[in-house]
Amino acid sequence: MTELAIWGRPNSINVQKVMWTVGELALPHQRIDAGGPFGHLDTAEYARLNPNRKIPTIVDGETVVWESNACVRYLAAKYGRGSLWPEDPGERSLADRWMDWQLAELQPLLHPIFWNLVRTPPERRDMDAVHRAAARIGSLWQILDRHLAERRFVAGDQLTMGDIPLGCAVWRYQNLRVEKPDLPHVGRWFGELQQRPAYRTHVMLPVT
Ligand SMILES: N[C@@H](CCC(=O)N[C@@H](CS)C(=O)NCC(=O)O)C(=O)O
Repeated sequence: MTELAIWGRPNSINVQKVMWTVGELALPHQRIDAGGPFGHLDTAEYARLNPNRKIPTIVDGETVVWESNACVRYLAAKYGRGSLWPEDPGERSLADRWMDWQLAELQPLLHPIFWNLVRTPPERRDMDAVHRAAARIGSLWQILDRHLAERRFVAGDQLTMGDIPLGCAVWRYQNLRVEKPDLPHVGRWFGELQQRPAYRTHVMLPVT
């Protein structure tokens, strides 16, 4: 197998999804720093891989994939059948829908909280936007909390690709100082994730 290449800096939530997947599947790989202080996204070489000039991008032999959740799905389908990639279409759709939910519903609220509190100097923070997003994201986490009241992981009793985007988001959320609702089932699931070596290595990093 040609070694898998992952482009992207390790503190990016979207790169973390891919790295955690690679870690769970124990895939030989090389990660190439790009984005943020490492730059490289504005080069012609990178634009040929990913016309969006964003991270992550993965290169697996002849196959190039971008969009973080698409990368996770590709790796799970190719290397994680029966584990990260549920074989049953119904079970797989459960994993799929929570991946889409993370990207479409949760991330647009997590982003302004993170960006203001972590990447913006205090005097330029839009705290109204932070408080608005924090109130709305709390209700979203409660939806996931009710879902996890009835199952150990997002798509059933074992870790699947459905846990990956949300598991990266929960680490970030828990590390941001905003008011949070009581989330007992999310808390129990988050505790389980923190026992996993690949999660510890690739996701439990300083939120910067
Ligand atoms: N929807 C895309 C978003 C990708 C994205 O916005 N990546 C950010 C990092 S999390 C990026 O490339 N930022 C520019 C940079 O790091 O220089 C995905 O899920 O892959």
